[in-house]
Amino acid sequence: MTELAAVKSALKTQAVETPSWAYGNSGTRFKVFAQQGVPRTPQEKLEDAAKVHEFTGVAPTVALHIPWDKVDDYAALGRFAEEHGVRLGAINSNTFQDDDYKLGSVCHPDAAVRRKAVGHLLECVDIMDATGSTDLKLWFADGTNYPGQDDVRDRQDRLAEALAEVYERLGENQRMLLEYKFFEPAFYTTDVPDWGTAYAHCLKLGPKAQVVVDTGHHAPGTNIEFIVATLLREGKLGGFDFNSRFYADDDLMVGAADPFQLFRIMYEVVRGGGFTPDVAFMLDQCHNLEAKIPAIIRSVMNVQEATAKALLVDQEALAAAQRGGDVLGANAVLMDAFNTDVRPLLREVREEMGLDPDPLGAYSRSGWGEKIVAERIGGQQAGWGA
Ligand code: AOS
Ligand code: ZN
Ligand code: ZN
Repeated sequence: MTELAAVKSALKTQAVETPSWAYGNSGTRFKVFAQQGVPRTPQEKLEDAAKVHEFTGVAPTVALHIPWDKVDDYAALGRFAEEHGVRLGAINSNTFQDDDYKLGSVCHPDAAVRRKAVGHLLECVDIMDATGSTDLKLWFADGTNYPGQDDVRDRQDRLAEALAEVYERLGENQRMLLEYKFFEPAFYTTDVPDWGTAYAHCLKLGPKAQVVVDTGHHAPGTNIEFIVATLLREGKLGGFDFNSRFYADDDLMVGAADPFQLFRIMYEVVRGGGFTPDVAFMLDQCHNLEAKIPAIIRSVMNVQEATAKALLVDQEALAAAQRGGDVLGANAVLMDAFNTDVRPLLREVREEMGLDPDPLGAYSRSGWGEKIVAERIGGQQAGWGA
């Protein structure tokens, strides 16, 4: 297979998971600007997600969030998804919006609250059994706001105990993906603040525990691609929550703020052999100003463009320049790939997949946006900013 054919083949098999909450109304802590036509039910979120997959061809699964996507019959929801051409993906837990969790959930000083939180996590695994999901995504808002508020070591012990119980519950083909975040909503300590803490817990738990890198969850200037390369090398990169940031966890369209950083991340994924189903490429975004579905289509396209550029890096020439200590030469090899306009290549790939080469134009011409505004009165809030 020629190199270009191999690149095209890889791009055709790429899968980007879209999050159910990105289709609903969401906002910042200051305001939710409600949009017309947004989904009122998990089923309508899946209908919208199906449109993203219909026009991009590479968004076949949809991450659910519990309780935002709670239904009576998850197997039926899975069938509904498949009838619309998509499948249910990761199950995202929520231990950050219940009043009981003010001082934390699995790290809370009160054992009864910790019990309630673990109960929710175990319920999420039950839901995975019903949906056939393989991934349980765990993000804990747990932390403290003041020195002395709680004992940071005790909180790590409580976290480890909770994770171990949930880990034991996981089925054969299930895994837990532990996501870190350097601050917010806690401001003095966060109990899973960085990749090292997440990695240490996952290492202790075992092979079914891996780390999720949310690209908005690092201090400014962090070299995220170094973290990606290291986690991949250790077999502990479970996946990504892709989004963009200018200041903090802004949850903007991935690749919109820093396409070069996204390219460097995808290069380390390709270089480290992470371009496999074992690494979940998920979006985790909130579209406060822009129309939701086109924004998610654009996000998927941004991931495709960064991936295509990463796949075009001449790795042999790069390795030779690196071995020879040719600083400028090595940098030039990487920059040649980054500076390649891959949009014609991606248009070809879409045509070969039987798709319109212009996903955004095709979506706009489909009339779906107008249809849902006309039919869906009273859209649901995603859960954020609720
Ligand atoms: C929160 O900041 C995290 O990014 C979470 O991953 C995400 O927003 C959550 O999974 C949705 O519940
Ligand atoms: Zn996230
Ligand atoms: Zn986040």
